[in-house]
Amino acid sequence: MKLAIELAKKGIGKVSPNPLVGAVIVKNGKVISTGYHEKYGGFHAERNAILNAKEDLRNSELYVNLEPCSHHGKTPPCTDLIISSGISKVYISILDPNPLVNGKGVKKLRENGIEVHIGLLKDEARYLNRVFLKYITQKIPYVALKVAMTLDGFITDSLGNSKWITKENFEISHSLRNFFSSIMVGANTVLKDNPRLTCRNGGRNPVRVVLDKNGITFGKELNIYDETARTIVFSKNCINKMECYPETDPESILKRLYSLGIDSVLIEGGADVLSQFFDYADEMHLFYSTKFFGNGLSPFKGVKKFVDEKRAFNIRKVLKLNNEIYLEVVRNV
Ligand code: AOF
Ligand code: ZN
Repeated sequence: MKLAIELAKKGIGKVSPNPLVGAVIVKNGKVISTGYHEKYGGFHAERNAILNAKEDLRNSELYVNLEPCSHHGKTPPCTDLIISSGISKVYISILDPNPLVNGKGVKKLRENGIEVHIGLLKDEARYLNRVFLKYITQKIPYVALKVAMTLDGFITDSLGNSKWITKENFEISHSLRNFFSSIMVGANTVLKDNPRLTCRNGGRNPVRVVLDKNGITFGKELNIYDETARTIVFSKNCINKMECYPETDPESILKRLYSLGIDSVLIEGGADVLSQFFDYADEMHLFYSTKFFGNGLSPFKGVKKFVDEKRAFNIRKVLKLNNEIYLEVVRNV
């Protein structure tokens, strides 16, 4: 199952809004075939593993990190292929919460005499597919925030200067841009930094989302309006020539993104946007330098209520990057 999860990760940036799924077939204690969901609309992991197999699959075991599907989607049901292949045991990490599947896959396999075990590496599997699990059940994108700040938690000093708070960690930052399907910033950040918001470590570009209520970026030569990636603007003053929607509050913005098939959003700032979306955050990527400002702008300046025991964050990862700290915190996973 560890191998299945590793294989599933190869689909990062390629399968959304579908889940990341890997499959491994074992016979007589040996791995005889593997497969993964390679791209959106493509074959599912199980189908690829079964098609890749060169041996007779009777009495073999299948390991897959998500319940095999039992519905006709863009591809026929994986359960049918598993049943006809002769595989006799299936190990699944987690059920597929997609209402079209959700237990029906397991039921179908069992009805056909296949032994099914559920729960192997379930925590890892749930974390891997945290975006899909939220998107499919809550009909709203998964929200991640990214902030670089001083050790005392400021993103600018008291004069508004923000240069060189942390050395941007290229690998982590750009892997995040490949992992999440969209990236959001506010109009002030766009004007101040003129960011490209593209993925430049070999992954694909996220959809760029700009919150520009008053249209202050319109008609300007800015990197976010170049041709390298799709850009969606939210504004009260939408103009032609751009993909623009009138929503301005976080809830309606997220709902609109969901309806556009966008399963996740990485929010990079500034403080107004981070504060507005704090309540919706499913995870945060926090970079701390060892600088102190004493005073300045907090990324969450506008948040009114911080303490909600039911929605506390759990620390997922802590890294020392030279003289800086990278912290990943997650909730609800
Ligand atoms: C699996 N293995 O590798 C994937 C699954 O439109 P389709 O046919 O691609 O179906 C998409 C749905 O199928 C998706 O929402 C999820 O419930 C399941 N995806 N299932 O067993 C896979 N990608
Ligand atoms: Zn399937």
